[in-house]
Amino acid sequence: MSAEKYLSEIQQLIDGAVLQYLPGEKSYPECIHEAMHYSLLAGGKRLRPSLVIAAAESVGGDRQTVLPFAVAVELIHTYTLVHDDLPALDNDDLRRGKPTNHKVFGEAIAILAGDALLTQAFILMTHASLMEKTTEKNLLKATHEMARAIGSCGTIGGQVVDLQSEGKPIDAETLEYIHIYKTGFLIQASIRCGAILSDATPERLALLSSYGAHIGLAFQIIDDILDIVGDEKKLGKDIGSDIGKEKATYPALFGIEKSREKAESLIDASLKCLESFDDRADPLRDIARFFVQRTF
Ligand code: GRG
Repeated sequence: MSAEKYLSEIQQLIDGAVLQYLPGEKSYPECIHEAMHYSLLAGGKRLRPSLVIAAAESVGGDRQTVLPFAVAVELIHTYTLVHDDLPALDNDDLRRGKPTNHKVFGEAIAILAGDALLTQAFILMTHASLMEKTTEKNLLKATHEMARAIGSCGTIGGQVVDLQSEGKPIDAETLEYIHIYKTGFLIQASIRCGAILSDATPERLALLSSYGAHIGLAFQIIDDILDIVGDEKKLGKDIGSDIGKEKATYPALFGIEKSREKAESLIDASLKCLESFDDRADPLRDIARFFVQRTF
């Protein structure tokens, strides 16, 4: 099955599960639930939940078992997008092809919707069905890892350095820090958590971690390139915003061609990490290739 077919299958699974695992859109107080539903159902690619599921399946796990955790990861990702788009951060008007959350619901509700998505994610990571179908130790380990990946020594740390670097010349080391922390950690943690919940051996987990580190960095490099040469309609957001905000990016430091070469070599390295895996890891292989070939 091609990566795009696999992703569209998981996209449908996640879209259905999101509705099942969120308070209803009309639950009181309606505006917060409408705002949560609005951003979650605006049509993301569902890459991170796909990675939770593909990693689980690569080590013999089961997609239904890890499904609440996979949905939780999408909630976390969506919270970062909602908050990142706020006037105090990137001040963006378009996301996933629609007006950003604060443009529709106002800034206060957008802040609270992001907070609520993050909180709901922890409710799902400790969902009763996960407690029944996985071991307590694995569930605690995965939840702890996810929390660590998105905290001030993870995603938020990366975002802070990104903010502080706007308009300033930065070196390659700082740029790599921003990309790994801001984007890579959530991608890598999605893979690790899918594997941990499926009782992966330490050897498999180490290989999957390394696969995740490579594709996580490659993903953000390609995102930087798409911000220059991408198609706004396909991407569902304005392009050129990195240049406008004088953001630290790979193309700004190394040029588009060298950046693409770097992303391609990271994908090659990620595929090497999977050499000892059987065909149950094919979706992970395909997703890695998709990361570097994507146009949206
Ligand atoms: C904690 C507020 C806060 C931010 C953390 C993740 C992040 C930093 C900010 C979000 C905006 C951004 C540019 C993130 C980089 C990662 C990225 C390229 C996100 C877009 O991911 P896709 O392409 O989006 O998977 P869809 O919409 O398909 O889910």
